[in-house]
Amino acid sequence: MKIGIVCYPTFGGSGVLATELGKALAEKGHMVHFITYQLPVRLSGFYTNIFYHEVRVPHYPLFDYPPYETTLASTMVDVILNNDLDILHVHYAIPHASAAYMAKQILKKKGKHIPVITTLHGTDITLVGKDKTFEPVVAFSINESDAITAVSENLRKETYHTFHIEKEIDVIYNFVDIERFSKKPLDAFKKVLAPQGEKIITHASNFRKVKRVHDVIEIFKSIHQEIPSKLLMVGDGPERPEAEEICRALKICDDVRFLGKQQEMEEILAISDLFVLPSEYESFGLSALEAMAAGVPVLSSNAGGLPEINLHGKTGYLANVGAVEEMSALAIGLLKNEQQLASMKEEARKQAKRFDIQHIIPHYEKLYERFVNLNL
Ligand code: GMT
Repeated sequence: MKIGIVCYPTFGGSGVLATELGKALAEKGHMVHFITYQLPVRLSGFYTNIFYHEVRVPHYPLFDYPPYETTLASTMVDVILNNDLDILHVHYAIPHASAAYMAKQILKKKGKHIPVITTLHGTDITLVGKDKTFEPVVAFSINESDAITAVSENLRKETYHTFHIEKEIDVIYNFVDIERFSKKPLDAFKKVLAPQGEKIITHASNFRKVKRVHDVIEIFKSIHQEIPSKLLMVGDGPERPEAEEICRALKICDDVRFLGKQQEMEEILAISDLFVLPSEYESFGLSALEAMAAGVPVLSSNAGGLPEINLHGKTGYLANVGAVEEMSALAIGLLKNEQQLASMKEEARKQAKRFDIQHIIPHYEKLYERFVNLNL
């Protein structure tokens, strides 16, 4: 199949997922065309079956707001026609689903039918999408997609609850490449970050408010009081200055490392003992799944789709959003009990295997085939 993929090319989960999906489809022999404003972060290197088309927004003095959606729709039309694509798969509703609708209408006039699949990732529904300034367009363009998928059962329910959706939403869970995350810990790396063999606690996110990074630091402060430990903060975003400020106020700066955006997450996870994700909401929590794939138990909130991935008392722990004391106590109990820690590591990996890329990709292929065959 010739598949167009539209996504955000950044470190966010939706972009990572879309890029990994494209790479896996290309490996299976499909021709994959990425249409984005910049090379996706997980797409470095050269792949025989992958093509990259950049969306260029012209700068013109009249535009206070560059019309990205218009240029995106035009690029979609151009790429679909010139490469005779079979299907277009857009990740994240805003503005990808509405641009896809526009492209589809233009192509129809030109005699080309292109089925559009929209995958909802979370914030496009639960935070941004339901804002009145977006809602009518988001609801319309989701409904106009030929198929809609959500990355968890929770997101599926949230979408029905938030919008008037007339179509069936299929749940296709996010996935992880287990092999990639099966790295042996690099002793030298561990020595640099935890020279005295301290326990390593890790958090990774885009440091937005929804991630509650202040909770991560408070939880770590409690752990640190009882157990020699280091905190690795991976990623970057608007809450980082405040997070650093809290570390200074709590006088734990020497044991907290802000590593910024990192490509080699598997190396960091390989040396981690616990992954902390206390988010206000997560439709899925791809970073938690990646941690589990590396055999790292997860301490998370029970918000959104997290309980579908992290199993309380088995692969890690879940607690209510903001229950910092409870989360701290659970973490301390676990880190003090080597036997339980080892068993949770094992269970985390086992659970992650259920979401292995090899199991999930065929679901997308089957979905595409439903529409591409119709088209023949
Ligand atoms: O979490 C973010 O801020 C990034 C966001 C995105 O759109 O990239 O992540 C969402 O999609 C990921 C991939 O499906 C999910 O794993 C995240 O849980 C989801 N984030 C939220 O729902 C807050």
